[in-house]
Amino acid sequence: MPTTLAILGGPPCFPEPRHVGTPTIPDRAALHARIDEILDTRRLSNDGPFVREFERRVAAATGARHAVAMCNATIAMQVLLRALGLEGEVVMPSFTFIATAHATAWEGLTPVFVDVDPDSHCIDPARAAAVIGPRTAAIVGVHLWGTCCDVDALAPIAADRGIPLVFDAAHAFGCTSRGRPIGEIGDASVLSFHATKVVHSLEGGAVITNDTKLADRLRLMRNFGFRGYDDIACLGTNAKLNEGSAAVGLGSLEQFPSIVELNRANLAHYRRALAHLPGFDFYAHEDREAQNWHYVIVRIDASACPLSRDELADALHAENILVRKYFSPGCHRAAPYGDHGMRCVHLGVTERLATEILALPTGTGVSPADIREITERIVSIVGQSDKVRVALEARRHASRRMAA
Ligand code: T4K
Repeated sequence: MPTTLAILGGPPCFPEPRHVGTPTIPDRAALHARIDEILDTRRLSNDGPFVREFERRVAAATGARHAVAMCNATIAMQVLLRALGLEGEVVMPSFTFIATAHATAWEGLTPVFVDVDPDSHCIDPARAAAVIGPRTAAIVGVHLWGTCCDVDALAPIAADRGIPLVFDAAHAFGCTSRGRPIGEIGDASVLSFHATKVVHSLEGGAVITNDTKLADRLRLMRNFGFRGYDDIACLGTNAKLNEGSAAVGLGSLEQFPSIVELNRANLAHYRRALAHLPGFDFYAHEDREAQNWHYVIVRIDASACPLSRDELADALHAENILVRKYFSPGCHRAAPYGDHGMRCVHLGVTERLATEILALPTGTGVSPADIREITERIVSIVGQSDKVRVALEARRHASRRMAA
């Protein structure tokens, strides 16, 4: 007797939600020892020993000469754009987390959104080249889902115009581009150590770069511009990472190799169970590159799948399986950009991906048994698509009536 789907009146698959971004908990004993040291020494912030050690290890892991730790990736991107002294327009993909655009706009720069490549989901270099104009100050590529942008195509575009090429590498810790670690490419890259990321420090971020002058400037700017006691060198802000976060980050770095293996196994499990479903098109990570496999991404092709991405997501949410529609809408359609008539060319791929992409729960927050249940529910939902669609329509109708 098959279980009744939640959308058809049965109990949800899980009593507690299963999320896409459940944080990994670092080894508690090691963390407690580090926290004790922080408390014993009373060194809680301001470029303390754990932040320095975290920076050293992040630089080594990413192949960069310098890692400048900050309180999160959004602020790190702001400080980086400020340190580069940019004015005018910044070319970036629309298909990214809104933080990439917001950090740019917050610094008084104008994001110019361009389309992405349909396979990699990263910025399309030809589209980027097409919008470069006299006001273009930089190109910001986003290494989405851990896949690096086409650096070989982007670098000459930036070089010809004499502008920096920087990367939002929030998803790409531990990843490579044609065998090169992310710290070796571009002028600088921004990492996120948010709780939901593959390596995290509760909240946190960093700029990695091989440019020593830029790193020095970033260090000044993240600490109010202080060069020494009562000696202010430049405009600055407070973008520092604290010692407690760095202690968590160090523990998280130690777990990274085992999490990568777990993520890879989770993805293989999802693929085995779902790849045969009509219209289920798994994102193809490049296997020859180092990957962290942190996102399980499926494109739901509505012309082949009996349910649309949104219908599937709604039916899964009813089961307490909180799949995510990353990133919908594209930044160019989100406030405040959508209503500004901003300079952007046709973004057909972004529009399509924004209606088709689904991120599935993975990481240490879901067990193999959870993934088995999740995939069985997905198969069952797709198999009963007619009934599911009718139930979803009835639910929408009821909520419209309630709202009226
Ligand atoms: N660039 C890119 C390309 C990014 O993806 C991001 C962040 C950034 C820049 C900016 O980095 P930061 O400034 O944040 O360092 C989440 C994350 O908050 C965000 O960091 C991340 N990207 C984005 C892709 O995902 P939401 O709004 O989806 O997060 P939220 O709060 O819904 O968390 C996901 C799920 O994880 C929750 O439903 C429950 C679970 N969770 C989350 C947290 C924070 C927990 O179980 N415990 C927790 O502590 O944005």
